[in-house]
Amino acid sequence: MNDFISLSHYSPSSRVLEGNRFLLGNGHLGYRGTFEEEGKAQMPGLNLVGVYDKAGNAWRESLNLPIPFCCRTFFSGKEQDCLTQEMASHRVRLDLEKGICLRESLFPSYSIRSERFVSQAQDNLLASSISMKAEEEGDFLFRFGLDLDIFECNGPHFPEKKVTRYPDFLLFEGKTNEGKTIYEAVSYLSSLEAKKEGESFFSAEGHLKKGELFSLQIISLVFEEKADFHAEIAKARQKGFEALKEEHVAAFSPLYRNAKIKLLGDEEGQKEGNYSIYMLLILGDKNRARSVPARGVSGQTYKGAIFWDSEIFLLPFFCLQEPQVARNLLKYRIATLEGAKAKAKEFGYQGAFFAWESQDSGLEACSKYNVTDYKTGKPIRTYFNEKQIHISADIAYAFENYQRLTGDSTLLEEGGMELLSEIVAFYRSYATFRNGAYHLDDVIGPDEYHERVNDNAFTNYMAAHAIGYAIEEAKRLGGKCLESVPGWEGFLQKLYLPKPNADGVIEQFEGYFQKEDCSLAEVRSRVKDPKQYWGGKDGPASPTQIIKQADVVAMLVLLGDEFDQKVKKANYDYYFPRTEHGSSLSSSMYSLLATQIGESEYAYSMYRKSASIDLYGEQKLYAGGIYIGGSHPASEGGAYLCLVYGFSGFEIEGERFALHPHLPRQIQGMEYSLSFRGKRYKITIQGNESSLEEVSL
Ligand code: IFM
Repeated sequence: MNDFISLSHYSPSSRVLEGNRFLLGNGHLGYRGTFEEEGKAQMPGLNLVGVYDKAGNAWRESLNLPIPFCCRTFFSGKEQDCLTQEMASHRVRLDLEKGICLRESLFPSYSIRSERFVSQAQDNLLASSISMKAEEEGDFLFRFGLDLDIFECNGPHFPEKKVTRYPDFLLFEGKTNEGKTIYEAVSYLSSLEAKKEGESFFSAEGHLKKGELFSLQIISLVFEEKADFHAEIAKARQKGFEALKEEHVAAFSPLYRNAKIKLLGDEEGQKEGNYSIYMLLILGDKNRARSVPARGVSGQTYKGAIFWDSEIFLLPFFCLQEPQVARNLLKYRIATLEGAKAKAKEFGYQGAFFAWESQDSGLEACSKYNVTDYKTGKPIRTYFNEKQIHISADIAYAFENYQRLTGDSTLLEEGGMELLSEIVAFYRSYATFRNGAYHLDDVIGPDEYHERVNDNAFTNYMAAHAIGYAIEEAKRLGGKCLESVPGWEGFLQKLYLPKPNADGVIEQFEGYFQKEDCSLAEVRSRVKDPKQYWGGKDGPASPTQIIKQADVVAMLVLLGDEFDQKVKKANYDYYFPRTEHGSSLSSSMYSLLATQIGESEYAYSMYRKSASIDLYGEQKLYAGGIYIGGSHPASEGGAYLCLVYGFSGFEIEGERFALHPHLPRQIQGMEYSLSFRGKRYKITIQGNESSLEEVSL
């Protein structure tokens, strides 16, 4: 029922958001939901994940490649397209189960139908089939080819590029500013002889009687290295569009069918949940030790970099649905350990200080000036890169979570234990000893508005947890790390952990309670421009207790076993009205805690907010003057957590898992399946009752 999303009108002002909404991808490549005749203004994008380039002094970012599905259509000498909006009807449909995007537009003299996918069977391949059906008799013309006029946030990334025409395909070779060559081979299949037009375009013309069809198939292959392009294209052409599509569907559909969730009595919540699941499944790279950028495969926003979003918000989904992808997410951190060590050294610390915005080598991609002044456009100094030290602990947390969910401990022997010990070394060298305890001073917690604070509760507790885990694993594994354990234990015992006050509230950081305690509405009223940055030195939220996103609340969710109900409720009640939810990472954490303390109305509404952000939710497109649009994987991953950990009450208990359902009144029952420690289970929940059945993998 709910396994597609659709659109039945063309709205020029929503095209950028719809580009995210109708996104296709396979973890390696992403293709935005723009139409064949659209151009740069609509932000088309074929995004290549995990390869980065720096153009001049601009931010280093992932690559957008030339657009292979570009096609303009003419009938009786006149161009007809969605931009001129002479359409009698226009429908777009994203099939979530198949990972196929379909477009049908009816113009005055013909209709256009296109169908496209980014293959889950062969992750360097994408294909499209475009057909024209005449509504009256006339001559038609197709102009199609590879659009080299790429939309980029901080380009251009291909100062050297060439296109070679071979009989069966075009080969784009683009050399980046950093000297890496990317190849894109594009082959066009049609019944008509195509004429060359310019460097990378063709035209095909003919005559159609009323009701007749002309169609064009496009197959595109992307390579990070030189390959036998002729043979690869020949193989794909021989299979043809339909067979390639079948292979893709055969690879994708089982993933979606296994992962999807049934919410009895709640069609809307189910639709949003399953859309979130689709958006997560198009992000997993099964073949490389790479992770998921904060904006997934939707483009270059946030430099295509990896944040804590992957470890905290996405990893559990992949552990439960595609453990191989979860493993790759963590292998990426092991592979970038040297970068994290180099960053620690650069700032004068020991061990591994992971990049706040991490790219291929793990070096810091986050600039010192991450936002701009809304009035002057001048960069504002921010400290995310130097001070968001919780990232290292978040990564350690993810290693533990992976191990508990999948039962796979081998990563620790493959570099994971070294990573943990470098993380402990980092916190030890960062800490300051005063008044009989170690303090983590001058940091930024998840709430990025309040910079350079001391003893952020989230950071200290997460660091303590990471150290505890490292000690446990060092003892289990024995070997060299064992020698370090007494030192780690001594440090842990003296690491300062802010305790709840008499009301049960944990102060977010030292001095937070002394900040102006005003309402969110009050801070909003002080904002002078929608693009003004709320945080940092001069931001309107900075002198107040208004926070950007879940901070103490996120800590209470992640380390739930360490706190009782009274503390959870006190903190939820305190921080909820003080949170802007200015980050899409916030709502899911509030939903999860709300479920635990029985605030099920809030839990449900925060779930819906988190699950629907790319479907029809409100999105911030600018933060302090910087474009931050794109899809929101962490919000979708968070929505999945709300369903599984929140409503169905999934909990690991020793070697097993248990379910303690807390369904909100809107949901009468749930059905879904998950993988846990190498086995697959089908879960059914009715009211407060749950049952599980082992099913074949
Ligand atoms: O990681 C987040 C951060 O917590 C808030 N700003 C955006 C980042 C990327 O999603």
